[in-house]
Formats: sequence, structure tokens, C-alpha cells
Amino acid sequence: MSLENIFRKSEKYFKKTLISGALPLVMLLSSCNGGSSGGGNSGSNSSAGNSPSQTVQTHVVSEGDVVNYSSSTGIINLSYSASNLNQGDIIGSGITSAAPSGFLRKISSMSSDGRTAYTIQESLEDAARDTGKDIRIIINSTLLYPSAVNFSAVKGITPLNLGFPNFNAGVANFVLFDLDGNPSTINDQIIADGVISFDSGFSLVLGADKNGIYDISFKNLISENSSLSISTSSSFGSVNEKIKIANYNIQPFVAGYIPTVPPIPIIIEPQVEVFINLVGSISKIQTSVNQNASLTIGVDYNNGQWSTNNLFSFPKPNFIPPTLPQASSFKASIGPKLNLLFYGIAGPYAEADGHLDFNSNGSSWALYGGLEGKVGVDMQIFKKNFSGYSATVINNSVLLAQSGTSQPTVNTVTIQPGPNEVDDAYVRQDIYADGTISNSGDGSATFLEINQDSAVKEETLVKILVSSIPTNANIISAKLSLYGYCTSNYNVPTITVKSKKILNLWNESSISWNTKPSYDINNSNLVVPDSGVPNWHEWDVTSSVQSWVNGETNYGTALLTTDNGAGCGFNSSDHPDTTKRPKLTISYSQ
Ligand SMILES: [Ca+2]
Ligand SMILES: [Ca+2]
Repeated sequence: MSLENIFRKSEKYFKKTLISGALPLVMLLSSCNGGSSGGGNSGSNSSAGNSPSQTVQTHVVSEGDVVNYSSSTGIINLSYSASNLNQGDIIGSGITSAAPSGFLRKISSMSSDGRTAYTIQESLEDAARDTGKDIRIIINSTLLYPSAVNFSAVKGITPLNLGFPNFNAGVANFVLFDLDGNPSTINDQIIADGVISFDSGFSLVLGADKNGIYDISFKNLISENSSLSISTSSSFGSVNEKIKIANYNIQPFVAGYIPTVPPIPIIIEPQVEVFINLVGSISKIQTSVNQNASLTIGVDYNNGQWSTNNLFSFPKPNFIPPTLPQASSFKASIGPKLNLLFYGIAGPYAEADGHLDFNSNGSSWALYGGLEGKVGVDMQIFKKNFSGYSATVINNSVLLAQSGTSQPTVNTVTIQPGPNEVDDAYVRQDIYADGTISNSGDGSATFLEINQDSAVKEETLVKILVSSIPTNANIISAKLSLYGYCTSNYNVPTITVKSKKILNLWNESSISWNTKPSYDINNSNLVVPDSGVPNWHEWDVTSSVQSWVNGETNYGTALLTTDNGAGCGFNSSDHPDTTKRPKLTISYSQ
């Protein structure tokens, strides 16, 4: 039988026990041997399967059995008096309201009334040895779709997308360091601005048998786009700040089972943290680096040996050369860290940072863009009293600019064409009560519309030519701006409007819903407040504009929403107010 089938079967069994959890709580393991309680390990001849190697009793609690569980004290308060729980038994829990991350514990003693279990953490290695069962986990993060994500962040950090595994957060005027600690005096601050978006996928294989943990293989696949700008008007001595700017908690899930009867669920909880790190001495400076990278970093443990692996692509970053470079030497980085928690306890982790390094002695200077990937495993949940492992598996740096060489100048242009130089239109589909559908499009309207509900769907398409940008330009940033507003039928505070690169030809005079072109799957999201007040809204289209400048045909950008009940209206290039027509603002160097 395949592992998957084993898991599936176990899962069914587990669900059954949860549902029947109304009966007295604990499922007692009526394993072959009965409990030779407290007995030593029967190391002899205990091949996995039907051999009576088990020396401890195992129990799985269901929802309602546990009133309270503390992972720090190990105290489990039960809702009933348990006569069948004894010192040395293993007690496990799936995801319940009292133990949202589950648990895997060994009972050190019971209260006399049988309602309180005092426990210690059971490692997976101990569990395999104690139960005589082989433990095998094979998981891939694609199994997690769709999974709820809880987001929290410090002030200045805005979530632009919360969906797993595509994370996106904006950094706006974020105070990295404040010399006197007083936020109202701002000339002693180091300010960070930028955006970080990334995908974080992972895979994990773990094996343990009666001889212990024999195999761990953990991989984190990351594709990351970060832009980090540092500015300060003061000089600072030594600074060393590592700030967690955002935290994404992804719902715990059952990753497998210890195949006892009943099976003990193994609960994993992915957590993604985003850090900004600043180390060094800083004088008055303003500089920024924008980089894309995709990387896979992994760590393996086999037969007692650790090894790492990596694969990465790191094109030369875009940057804004430093202004005011005085004597300083610092490294600023931003990046996500993925932690896999087992029963809420740290296990494997991986961290990928994009960084900018600046070194100056006052007379000469150099700016670098870099990528660093670190991976490691905290071992306590796998193997007790065994030290963990960590390694830097990628450390790559590219010289971007230095003094003495001609500095690229940054040009910023705004392209805001009239109706004859731009294609902009919206497409519409109406679904009537009798089931008939009509498709339409309007390329001469003064308002571009977006709508998403069961009766009316509308999407906006805008194509502004970028032929005025030189073909060798390094696009530092490109923003598509539209003037207008969004509202929702459901009184939600915000509406997410996605921008997507259009992939094939269309024409504003003939387009309709059923002839609309296809779009790229990637998008840049903008959270627009639910408001009837018109304003400028900007979508980041840097990567689209860079590819158009590099020679790809420019078919424009589509704007749409998937928020049900939401609608938007923006001025088109046909709008009489020439100052509030769609525009592209592009900063580039050569
Ligand atoms: Ca201050
Ligand atoms: Ca038009």
C-alpha cells in the first residue's frame, strides 16, 4: 500500500475518532502486548508491523476531552477522570480548540483524581522507539491550498496580498532606527521604503524507526522580489537592528500519523516571518536596490550526516545610486523566513534575504546587491538532546556601482497620452435572470469600469506605449496610475484590484468580453479603500515595463477584481480633464 493510502486510511480513522469523541475521551491502545507498563525498550527482534514490540500504551484525545493544555508546563487538564492513563504512556492530540497545534506528550505522572496529566515532550524519535512503529512523513506545500492565513505586522507595513503561498507586503516610511527613541523628532531616523513579494513553497520528508531518526529532507522554494530603499539625514555610529516586520501564520494541518491504533496525528504549522535587518555604521545617505531572485534551498540529514543543496537565479538588481555618500559601511536586508513548527515546536527553517551593501571610506565607495539563503533544523522535536544544524547555503553579491566610474543618472518620465495615442477600454458581460448572456466592450467611454458580481462582470484594459524609453534602460520603477474610486455592495473596508500583464493583441474599437485577450497569471495587487471619493491609485508594473523595453510586445495591462460585489470607475484617456487621464510614471537608468 502506498504511503498516501496509509495516510488517507489513517485520516478516515482519525476523523471517526474525533466525531465519536462524545464518548469518554481517550482511545486506549489495545495493542498486542497489553501494557508491560514502564518496561524497558524491547529492542530485540521488533520488526515493524505485527511484531509485539510496543512497550508503552498510546492514547489519542478528541475535541472536548482536554479542558486546558499548556505547552510550557506540559500540564493537560482533562474534562473527565481518566483511569486508563498511566505514567510512561504516550498521549497525542490532533487540532482541537484546547490544543490548536495538537500535542505529542509522555505522561510523567497523573493527579490522584485522574483529571490532570503532567507530561513532557515526546520527540518523534522517542515515539518511534516507544511505539515500535515506523514514522514516515512526506509532504508538499501544494497540499495546503487553500489554507487560512493570519497576518500581523508592525506599523508602516501593509499587506497587499494575504494568500498562501503568494505573499506581498508594502513598506512605507518605516522607521528602522530612531536615535533618541522619540518618533516625533524625525531627523535622527533611518527610514526604509519598498515592497516585498514572494512565493514560499516547501517539501519535507522525514523518517524514524526503532533505531531513531534516519532521514530528514527539507526544501524551501522561494521566488522573491524585494525593493529596499534606505534614507537618513543624520549620521549614526554602530547600528544593529533586526526587526520582524510581518508574520503570516498558516493553519496547522495533519501531516501524517504515527501508525498506532488509533493513529496519533502529526501536526505541522507553517509560519512565515519577514525581517528587515540593518547592520553597520551609517552616515547621511539615500540609496535603493530592487531585486528579483528565485531560489531553492535545502538541508538533508542522512545516516547521521548533514548536507545542504541550493539552486538559484539572481539577475543583476536594479538600483538607485547613492546620494550624499559619506564614510559609512552597512548592510541592509529584507526577506522571508519559513518555519515549520511541529506541535507548535520549532523544526526546519529557511531564510532568504535580498540585501544592499554599501561601503565607503569617505573618498571612495561601492554599492552591492546581494542574495543570502540560510537553512537549518531545530532538532528537539525530532531527537532529544541532539544539537540542531544551520548553514548559509547561498551568499551571492553583485557590484552595482562604485565611485570613480560614471554614475548612471536616473530619469523619471510620466506618459499621459490623449485618446488617440492610447488604447483603453472596458469589457462587460451581463447575465440576465432568464439565463441569457450579453457581451460588450466600450473603447470610447470617459470612465473605465471594473465590476464583479453574479449579474455584471467588467474588466479594464489599458495600453500606454513606452517607446520613448530607451531599449537599454534599467527600469527602477514603473507605476500605472488611474484616477477614480471603488465601492462594494457589502460594506467591506477595502477592495483588491489586480493588475495583470496582457498577453495578446486587442483593439479598443472592437473588443468585447468574449474576445478579450488572455492575461499573465502573476499580478500586482492594490488595496483600494471602499470610498465614493475619487483619487489617484497606482499599480506596480515595473516587471511588465522592463520586459516591454527589452523587446517583448506591449499589449498593456488589465485591471480586475475578484472581490464579489465590488465595482470601480476610473477616468479614461477620453475623459475631458486631461490632467486626470491614465498615466505611466517610469524611473530608469542607463
Ligand atoms: Ca527621533
Ligand atoms: Ca479609449
